[in-house]
Amino acid sequence: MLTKNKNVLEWVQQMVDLCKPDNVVWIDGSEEQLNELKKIAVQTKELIELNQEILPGCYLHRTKQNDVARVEDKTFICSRKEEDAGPTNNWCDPEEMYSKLKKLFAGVMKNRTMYVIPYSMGPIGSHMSKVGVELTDSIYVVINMNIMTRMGKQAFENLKEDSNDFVRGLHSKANIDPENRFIAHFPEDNTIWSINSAYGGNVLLGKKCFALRIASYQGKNEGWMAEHMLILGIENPQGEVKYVAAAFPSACGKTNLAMLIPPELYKKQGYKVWTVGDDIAWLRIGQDGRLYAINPENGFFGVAPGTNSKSNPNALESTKKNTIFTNVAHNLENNTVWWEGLNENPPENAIDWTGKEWNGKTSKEKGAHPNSRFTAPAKNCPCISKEFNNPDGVPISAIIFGGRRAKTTPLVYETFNWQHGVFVGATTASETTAAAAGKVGVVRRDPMAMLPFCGYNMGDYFKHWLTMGEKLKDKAPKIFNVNWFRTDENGEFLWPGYGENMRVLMWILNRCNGEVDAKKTAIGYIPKKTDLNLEQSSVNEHNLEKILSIDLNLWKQETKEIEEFFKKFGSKLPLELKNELNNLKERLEKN
Ligand code: GTP
Ligand code: SPV
Ligand code: MN
Repeated sequence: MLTKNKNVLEWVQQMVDLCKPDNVVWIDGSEEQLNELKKIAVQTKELIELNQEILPGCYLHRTKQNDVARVEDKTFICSRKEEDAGPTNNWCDPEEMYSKLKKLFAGVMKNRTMYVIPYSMGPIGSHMSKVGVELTDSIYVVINMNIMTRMGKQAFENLKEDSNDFVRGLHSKANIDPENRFIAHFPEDNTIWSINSAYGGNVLLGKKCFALRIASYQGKNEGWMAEHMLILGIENPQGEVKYVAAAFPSACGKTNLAMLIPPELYKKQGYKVWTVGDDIAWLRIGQDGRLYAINPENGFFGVAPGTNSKSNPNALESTKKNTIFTNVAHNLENNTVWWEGLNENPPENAIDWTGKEWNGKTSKEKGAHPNSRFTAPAKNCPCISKEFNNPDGVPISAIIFGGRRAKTTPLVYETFNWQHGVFVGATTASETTAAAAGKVGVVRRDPMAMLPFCGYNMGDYFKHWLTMGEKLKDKAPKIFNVNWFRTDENGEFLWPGYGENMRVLMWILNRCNGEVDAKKTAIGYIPKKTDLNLEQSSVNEHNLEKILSIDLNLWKQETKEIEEFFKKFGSKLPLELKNELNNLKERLEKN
């Protein structure tokens, strides 16, 4: 036992009584304990040890084929009142859910060990951090939580002896039965119960379950924000660093933008990009009235396919040691890993993500699952920010929303003010990806990229955003929207993306510093063609015009869809957003 906190001890005992494990092991975070667990996992084939010369400390894990992504239809917000979960979440009465899940958890850990994982979301000792405890029967979860969070004894340093401010996470892989898979959140009890999955976002309970769903609810009550945002710093040649936070839906480019390598043109001048976070930001108003962000995580759970030495060398470098690979191909030629888009040279002698023999040169099937991932320690990242562990976070100059839109949304635009920015965030739409089970490529509204992650009524969430803006007043970050995914008539991307996105970031910073003018349009300010630096880029003026263009008819159609979407929220929709929609309609008519 690593703590004297009575609330922790009592709750762990209750869960032990329910799950009836043969053993209970408290995870202190020591090297010896973790090594011992890895040894067991290798023996039971839960982990495959990779080539320790090429990939020291690295392992491969394969999940069941029915368990490869988040399951939104099995994810529940169990607030006492249905209205508090809102129209975008699955709701279940907490008593009903507890009683249903108690039957599934009863005795589920017989012949198994329960691991008690204390962890901190956010740096140890930071006033912005929070403590969680996850109980699990999966060593894969322990090893991943060690990478993704500050795990072990140290986490309890952030929890006073009598405090009840910790999130109670209970997880069992049970039989990985998809019919009885549930990811249930009880925001009013600081509690998460997850059963019958062993995959990423469903089971690493510190991540989406705590750091977004529970934390967004806590943030609303406590006056701060938990967002699905990357955080990056841009250092200018004078050594000054400005920070931006960006919210894109799952598998829409956060990790890539967070680790961006500037084009030669900027590198030569001395510009640098630093990663603070790639998925989640916790934001609070600091003593100087500005908005500050920490990354509550300690590692990256990144999409593997498409990651290579050109697209994201920093991510690739981060995976070279102490990394867990999930559902990628196993290259038997040298006992390493491979995924689509790693290089042009797939192994002939390999095992695919499903565990079958696979020849990358001849097989039509994919070697890695489209949502295969790497879990890599943040400290491995060559461009990790010096401020990564800063307990006060970093000041945010700009907030960026974005998504995958083949048409409609231009490459970049600036909103008129915070309230208009909240409207733009609230109405962002994006094509679905493999990060969640279900159809891929369907356009859906995904407000602030939080649709699957908001732990309470999204109408109240919009209101909370507006309230934060009122508190920030003239110190509020400027709000922008970007779209790297606009296509031409042939479905080809019009914008090269990745490192080239720096050009857009530079325009955004220039706007924040009041250094460039812009063109006022019905939807917001867009760059004047000459203000987006395209020196040494592959984009010609014709394409630039296309990606910055605004099709008024498409936008009028868009306002109709937004109107439909807003209806969902009934009286919970803030009046300010209704007004913003009317203003947009008027501007579109006048144009
Ligand atoms: P989650 O971890 O699911 O939240 O995803 P993410 O938002 O971090 O997305 P990530 O950076 O992993 O990118 C997902 C996919 O989008 C990968 O296949 C990338 O190759 C692709 N992608 C990222 N940035 C760009 C870009 O600028 N342009 C294009 N065309 N594709 C991109
Ligand atoms: C996402 O889906 O947004 C992810 C991966 O970052 S998961 O941890 O599975 O949520
Ligand atoms: Mn994510």
